[in-house]
Amino acid sequence: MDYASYLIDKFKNKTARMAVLGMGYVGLPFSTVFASAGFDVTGIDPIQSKMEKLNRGESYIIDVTPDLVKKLVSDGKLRGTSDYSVLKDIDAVAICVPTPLRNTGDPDLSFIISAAEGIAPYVHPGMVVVLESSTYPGTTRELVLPTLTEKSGLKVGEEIFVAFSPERVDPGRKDWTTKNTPKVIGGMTENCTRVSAAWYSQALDTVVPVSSTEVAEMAKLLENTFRMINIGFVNELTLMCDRLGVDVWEVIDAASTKPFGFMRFDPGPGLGGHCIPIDPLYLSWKMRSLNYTAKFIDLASEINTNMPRYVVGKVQDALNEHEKAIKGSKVLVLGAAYKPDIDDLRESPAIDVIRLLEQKGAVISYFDPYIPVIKEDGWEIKCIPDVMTGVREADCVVIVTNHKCFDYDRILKESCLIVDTRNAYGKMGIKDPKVVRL
Ligand code: SAJ
Repeated sequence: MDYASYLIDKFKNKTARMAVLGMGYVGLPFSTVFASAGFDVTGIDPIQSKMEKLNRGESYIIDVTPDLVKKLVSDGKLRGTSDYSVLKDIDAVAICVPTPLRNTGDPDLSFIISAAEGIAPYVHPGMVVVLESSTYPGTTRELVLPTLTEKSGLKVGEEIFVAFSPERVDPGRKDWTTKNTPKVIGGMTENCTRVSAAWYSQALDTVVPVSSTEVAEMAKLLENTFRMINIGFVNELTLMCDRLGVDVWEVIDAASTKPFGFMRFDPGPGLGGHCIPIDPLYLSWKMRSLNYTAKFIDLASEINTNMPRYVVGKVQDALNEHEKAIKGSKVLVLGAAYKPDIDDLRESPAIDVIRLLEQKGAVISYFDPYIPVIKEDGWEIKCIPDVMTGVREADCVVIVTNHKCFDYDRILKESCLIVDTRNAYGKMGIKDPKVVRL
């Protein structure tokens, strides 16, 4: 039987039944886009409470509206489960599981492995599996494919079709979404690319086929390593300008007037998120296994990781100018999420800034309307109830994440010293002697 044509026909007439493994910030938006396009979608996630929320028509991801989830669930187009056996009736599976780092800094591939192992007992002729999780070049070929075909004996490119397509979700972004962001996709064989591209093209505006899973895996790492290295460079520029006594923000504003050949990045308190600080380390790890040192990645990672310490140094100097020691001073950290206007704390540099300040004896507190509590390795700190009380009582306010919802005018008026790591006031055209910038 020509399973490739069989599947392509099912995608074109939307009778294919699909599943999404891993229903987080990638999987849930992905599911709703395909269900809205007319597909029957089953979300699979080991966290039952999330699946129960989904089945009640609730959204737990900031980028997906509850109304959309409610409509798709009530129309019977979308449902959630923690039971992998539903896969026996599924034609197409997208794997959208996390790819974090272990404490050692090495890739944690356990989620990809358990996803592939969860699918393996249910693979059948006429099935396509696409890995979406950011990972090192070779993962699909070396880890996912063998797990799916070893026991089943299915022939890749003839009976089962396997591809890689990097997710490009930018949490909180409204202009570029899962539906309209161009989607790169590369298969194990030409047929795998053709079948998986046919599937994705039914729901996504632009699908970009490439010749292999490695090209698709590496394209994603180029995208995110490009950002990580350039952020690392502009952070190093900040250290250089500090020693030169030059205002780095003015330098960047001036360079940004160049209409070509330059792309602006801003210094900050460090690199947070689920992708930018992590994906490049998957590449450097893979290259070490091939006896190659990815120098740019290692250097940028070192600089970015050190930025929280640099911020604490700035706070120490600023308090010193006010004849106050950091020890015993009340310091309020404003904003804990890893970037503005979202509720995601992953890899947030705010955690390092808070813990370093605490270690230096500061009486530390934080306020972030999106983050009620911060917990890490048994350590915990709760968000203070009222931001302006915190501001008034603080010897120093540190803006780590410049959420739009903050009342910057009042904070400026009622504080005595501000360390602004995001140039929030500079971007509003406000210069004030009590505001210290990176
Ligand atoms: N950051 C800086 N300076 C900058 C830009 C960012 O310090 O000039 C910091 C941010 O504060 C944040 C971290 O870097 O802590 C990551 O920022 P980000 O804007 O890359 O945010 P992410 O990781 O949520 O989103 C990224 C996507 N971002 C953009 O394209 C703007 C993109 O790299 C990927 O689509 C996505 O993650 C992903 O999934 O890879």
